[in-house]
Amino acid sequence: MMNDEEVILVNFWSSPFGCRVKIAMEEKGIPYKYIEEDLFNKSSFLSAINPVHKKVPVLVHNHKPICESLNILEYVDEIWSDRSPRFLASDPHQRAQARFWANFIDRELYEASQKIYIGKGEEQVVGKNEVLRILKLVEGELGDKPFFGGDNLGLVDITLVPFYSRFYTWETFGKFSIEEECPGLMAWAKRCMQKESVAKSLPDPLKTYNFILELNKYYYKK
Ligand SMILES: N[C@@H](CCC(=O)N[C@@H](CS)C(=O)NCC(=O)O)C(=O)O
Repeated sequence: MMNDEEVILVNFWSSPFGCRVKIAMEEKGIPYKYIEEDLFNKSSFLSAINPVHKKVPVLVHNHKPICESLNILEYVDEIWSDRSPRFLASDPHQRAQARFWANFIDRELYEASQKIYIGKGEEQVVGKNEVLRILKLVEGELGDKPFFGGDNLGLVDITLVPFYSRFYTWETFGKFSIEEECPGLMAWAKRCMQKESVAKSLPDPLKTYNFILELNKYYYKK
């Protein structure tokens, strides 16, 4: 990495999407400047670097913004391809499979989980069942491997593991145990937490829970 490179991550502390980028940067050992965005009073900088969605995370590399967390993960892997680990395998079929599962998690899990803590009654139960269906499918894909990426964290691991810090929130609101339902996936999550890159990037589960409680009171108007 050249010394004059400028790498900035614009994020909000509780974002599971931004957490993916933090893990990726830590895994590859890329220094970067962190800017915390106030999502309740968005900056003009955010509008300038992500004019379409005005969402975090955004990675700004040498003044050029890259939006959408999965897109950022692939960019980081490509630009710093000389740094291990590689998040995507060299085999095209393995790469396609990893993209499939990363997209599946990305499209389905966050939305289903929101029903658990924003929804009430029947909707909450639907959310819990959807989350468990998704987690069980993903657990099946993991199989006996230590990580989705094999011996190292790959695209799917980095896409999924930030949600581990939300498990406590989902379980508390939904009154269920992910450990009981998906023991293999829980063992995987704990294995991921042994990695410094993950442990130092994930937000505290209790802080996240309290934040979501506050959002429910004042923002989602529950
Ligand atoms: N698909 C996007 C999702 C990003 C996203 O939803 N970010 C949230 C924070 S967790 C955000 O910026 N929300 C602000 C808003 O919705 O206005 C990604 O993967 O980067």
